[in-house]
Amino acid sequence: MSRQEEVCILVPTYNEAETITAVVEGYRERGFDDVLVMDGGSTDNTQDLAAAAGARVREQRGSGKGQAVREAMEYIDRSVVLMVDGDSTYRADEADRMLDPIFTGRAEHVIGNRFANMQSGAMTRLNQVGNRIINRAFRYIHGQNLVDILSGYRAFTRDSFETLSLSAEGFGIETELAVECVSHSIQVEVVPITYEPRPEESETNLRPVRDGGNIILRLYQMAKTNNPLFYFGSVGATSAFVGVMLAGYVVYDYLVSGISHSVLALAAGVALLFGVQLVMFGVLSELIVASNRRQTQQLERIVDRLERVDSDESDLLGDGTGRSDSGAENTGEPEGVVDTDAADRSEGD
Ligand SMILES: Nc1nc2c(ncn2[C@@H]2O[C@H](COP(=O)(O)OP(=O)(O)OP(=O)(O)O)[C@@H](O)[C@H]2O)c(=O)[nH]1
Ligand SMILES: [Mg+2]
Repeated sequence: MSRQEEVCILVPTYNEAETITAVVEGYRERGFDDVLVMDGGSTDNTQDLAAAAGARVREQRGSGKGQAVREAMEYIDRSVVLMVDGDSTYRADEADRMLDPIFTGRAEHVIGNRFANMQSGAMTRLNQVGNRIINRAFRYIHGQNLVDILSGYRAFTRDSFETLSLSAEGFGIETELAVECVSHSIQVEVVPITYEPRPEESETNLRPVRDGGNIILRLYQMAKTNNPLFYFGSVGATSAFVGVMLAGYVVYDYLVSGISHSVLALAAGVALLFGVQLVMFGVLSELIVASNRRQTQQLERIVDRLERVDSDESDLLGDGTGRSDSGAENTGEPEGVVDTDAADRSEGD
């Protein structure tokens, strides 16, 4: 089976009539026969153009890119998904580069790093600054440097996607993918890609300030399970800091001017106690999360081992019993990964 036959190209779209034909054709010409356009109810003729170019077109029930990506999984039966925007800002000739880490077994989720080769005009200054802040915040809160977490060019295995708990409706989906990959210890690889400007006639769906704010809020909310010490500790430390400042002022005014502020002193005490308790709560939550993570990893290792035993048994019983029909779904994928890997490495490099 060729690599292309194992991949579904997923294109979420909303009013991308200017570019969708080129995007779909770009992948079809490279042998990707399954292109799924998941449309958010475009009011231009995106859907007709996509179908004419050879894509399967489905209209999402809910709204937003995130919702579209989650719904799309109902229509995908291939083992690998290459997700790309419909605005022609990513290049079809870099698909192999995105897919290599998956087919060589190095990663289950791949992020295309747009900053590696950003063409002029591809991203506004405001968006560049926003992206940088968000990537730093991600690295700080979630402890892994994924370089460009908001990139829309992603490759992932369907299996790894199904282990993630995703709920973002709109542009928070990329953030959620990154956070969930970290919390489920999914192997992620970042590969350099080119980021092209949107063609002039095509319009962005992104509202930088509102969407950027939502993404940062989402990053913080998701720290609750990934980094509870930060989640509770940041609020606790702020409250304790306010308490200390207030207490300092109360003491200073009493010593210097002889004025006592009983209400302020009470507020300082409450803020300090609240802050310290929250920090303690953060430390305890961190311990619980760490132990939970360890148990989950152990369970995953056990499941892996059981699957391997299962597949070995099928191999022993299989030849000549028609196992390949029924067993292929469960056991075919890893074998395919290894085979394609060997073939591609000799071609690609
Ligand atoms: N299905 C679906 N797709 C959407 C929706 N909103 C945006 N998209 C698509 O998601 C992809 C990314 O959206 P863009 O507007 O390009 O966002 P962006 O890449 O962050 O912003 P730009 O820098 O302006 O390109 C595009 O293919 C959009 O058409 C939606 O509500 N539903
Ligand atoms: Mg775009």
